[in-house]
Amino acid sequence: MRFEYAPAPESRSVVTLRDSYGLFIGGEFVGGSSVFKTISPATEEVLAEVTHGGPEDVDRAVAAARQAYERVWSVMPGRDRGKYLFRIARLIQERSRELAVLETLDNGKPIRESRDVDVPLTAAHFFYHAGWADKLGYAGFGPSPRPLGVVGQVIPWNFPLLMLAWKVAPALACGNTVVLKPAETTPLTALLFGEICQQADLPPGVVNIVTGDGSTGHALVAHPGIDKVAFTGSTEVGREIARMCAVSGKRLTLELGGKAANVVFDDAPVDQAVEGIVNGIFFNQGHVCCAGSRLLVQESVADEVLEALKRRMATLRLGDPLDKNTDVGAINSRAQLDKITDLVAAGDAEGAQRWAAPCPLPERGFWFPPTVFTEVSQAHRIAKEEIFGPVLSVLTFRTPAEAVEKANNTPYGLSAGVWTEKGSLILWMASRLRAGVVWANTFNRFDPASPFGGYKESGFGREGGRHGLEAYLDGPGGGDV
Ligand code: TAP
Repeated sequence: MRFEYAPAPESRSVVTLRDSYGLFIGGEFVGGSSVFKTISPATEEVLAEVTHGGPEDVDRAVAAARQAYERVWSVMPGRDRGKYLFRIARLIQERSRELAVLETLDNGKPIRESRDVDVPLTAAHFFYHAGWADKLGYAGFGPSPRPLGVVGQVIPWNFPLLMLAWKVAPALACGNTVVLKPAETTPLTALLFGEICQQADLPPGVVNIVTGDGSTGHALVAHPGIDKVAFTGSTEVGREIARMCAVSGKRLTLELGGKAANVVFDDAPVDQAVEGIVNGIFFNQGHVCCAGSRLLVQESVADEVLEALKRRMATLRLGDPLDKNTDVGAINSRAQLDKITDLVAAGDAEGAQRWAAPCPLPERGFWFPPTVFTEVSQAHRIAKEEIFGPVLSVLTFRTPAEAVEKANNTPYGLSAGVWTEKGSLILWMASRLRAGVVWANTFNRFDPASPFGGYKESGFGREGGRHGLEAYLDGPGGGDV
């Protein structure tokens, strides 16, 4: 049975968009050398003009962060730093509707996800790290671990506000100050976060936000006044940053790409597993570093699982991201849409069988239907490369050993999922899968207390939990390279 849904649009009026935004430096919004436009990927309308930070702007931001570090933040008792972080967390909760609508406008993700996942997890990260600020001496890094100094942070566009929280909250809790560079296509929630810092009376210069493109990120990473670099993004750019940091002696953490296996055994409850597969690859249009983009299904149940999966995919609602009934929103940019389209064409050319959910695509904006490839071999590009879109590659296996071998046959190692009723099989698999996170009978679950990060080309260092603090402290065991 198919239900008809009436439109249920979230109101845009909770957000007041300015025509243009400056850089957030030293507690103030200031002008810069040039500007660029940020658009809504769902409609291609221009949302606002944003300042492009050049090397001289990065220099100003690093100077403001250094001053705030030396004069205020590093000498402030942890319990007082914690009070600021608690205040920021509460303001995020108070302004959650505004943040969710702005995130959806600028990124294209469904409001259901920004409202129920991105923003609540962002607040949770600030609450969690606020609690650590006065207890760092008990975290296992020595009695009085020291902060590192000024941290340069560069983040991608898939979870703009949440990635900001993963970076800023632990850095501040540990007594560091930050200069953050959001992605070019999604700067707006970071700038609203700047307003929240003002509202929280955070001392000027503790948080600085310099918007721009890759060249701005490069200038930040290269700046001699930075003590540590924290980067989330592609493996390609991560490699370049690792080379730059290696010769400068800067501390570094890298959170990079992934090509996770979601492994379904023949005793798994099919309906539950199908929900997990859908959440694993179609959540956030598949723009998820830990997305379950390779489905490994046991051969004896492959037909049954695929049939149930296609039935479920046919019910996914793609369209206006601000509609509360929407499951699949817009692809974040034309460049990303082109990348997805190219890799899907490579899948066709290499002989895999493509099936797409029958969703009508809106005329304007950037869209791609939820897609599944069968007849995929491990040598196909769609089985090896990160597509970062709503495209699933299906492979089969016969034995647990074959599942492990195929799951680990990737240069990445960020996450994996296992679906079975047998606890012993879950533990057997978890100890053999080379992935930073292994989910059992669930997928894409996040919690600020749980460390997240990768092996191999997925990067190094952990974010979240006690382990995540280590990357921002200079105590014994502190630091990560
Ligand atoms: P990238 O192209 O690597 O961009 C990430 C950030 O780095 C952006 O802010 C980008 O700026 C900036 N940047 C680009 N070139 C730079 C350079 N030479 N020096 C310094 N900064 C530079 O990645 P993306 O396409 O935005 O994001 C998708 C990738 O991120 C995927 O591979 C995904 O798996 C990964 N990711 C990983 C995680 C974790 S936790 N492991 C989480 C989310 C995403 P502009 O965008 O403004 O050009």
